[in-house]
Amino acid sequence: MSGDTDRAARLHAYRRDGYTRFESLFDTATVRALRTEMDRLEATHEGQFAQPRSWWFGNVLERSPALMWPIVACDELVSFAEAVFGPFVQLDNLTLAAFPPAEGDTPGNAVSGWHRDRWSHMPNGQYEQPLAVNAICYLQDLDDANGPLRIVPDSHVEPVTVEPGDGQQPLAGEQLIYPRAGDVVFTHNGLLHSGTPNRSGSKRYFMSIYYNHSWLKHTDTFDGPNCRQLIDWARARNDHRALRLLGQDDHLQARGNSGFLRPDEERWKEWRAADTDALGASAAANEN
Ligand SMILES: O=C(O)CCC(=O)C(=O)O
Repeated sequence: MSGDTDRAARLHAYRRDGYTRFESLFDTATVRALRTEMDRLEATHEGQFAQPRSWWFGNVLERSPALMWPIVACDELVSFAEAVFGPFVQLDNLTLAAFPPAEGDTPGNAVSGWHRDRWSHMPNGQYEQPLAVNAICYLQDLDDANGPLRIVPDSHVEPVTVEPGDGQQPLAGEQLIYPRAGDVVFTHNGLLHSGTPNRSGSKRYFMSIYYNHSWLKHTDTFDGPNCRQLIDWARARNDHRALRLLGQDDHLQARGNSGFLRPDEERWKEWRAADTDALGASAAANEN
């Protein structure tokens, strides 16, 4: 199968199921480095979490740019996000989290907490392009002890509701997913999902690379010195994809007010080609 056929089949499955899984996207060394980084952040903030149920660190690109930029800019992820909602892919937030073993009183069938993700809405029975997508990566193999990812297939299309008080109960039709360390589960932000409380003796680590549409605001800040340096580097290369990831969409007005007279995918293809040409022209100019 060619790369294009592969991508089309994946996109078809993603639209139908509300998620797709990329196997072994990040190698063992990268996963190990991410766990070390999570432990470092936790140690640096020791004492700031009174008896934590979980640790969450946002703005991780600014905190550790050398480790994190190749992850945020991962071509496979960004290209797939572009296939889902066009060449408008911005980093909304990059988050590292770890869940210590759950306390003894957690019921055996508990769910961590059902939710749809940021910038979503209650679906209306039709597939709609998401405004954001979540690339979730676990930093160990998931199993029944450390807790699978739970999803409700189709809930990005169907208006499945969860009554107040039921957020930690198993849902009819839920599926349990057991990604391996370094796999990425790439979700539609309308997909109902939850983690499962960690009953292993070790921490349960995860990372979320959350991309949203570049016409929206972003949750992480890109005005720290490390992100500003990345923006300067991207601007010097005329790299519009990298700039958009960092909250700088130079084509915001032209492409956001394009008239919308032809199929989106046709325009997206043209805009992607224009971005590639701009990068190539800048590289050629630098060589001369
Ligand atoms: O803990 C998990 O497995 C799920 C994390 C999650 O719900 C999320 O990233 O939105």
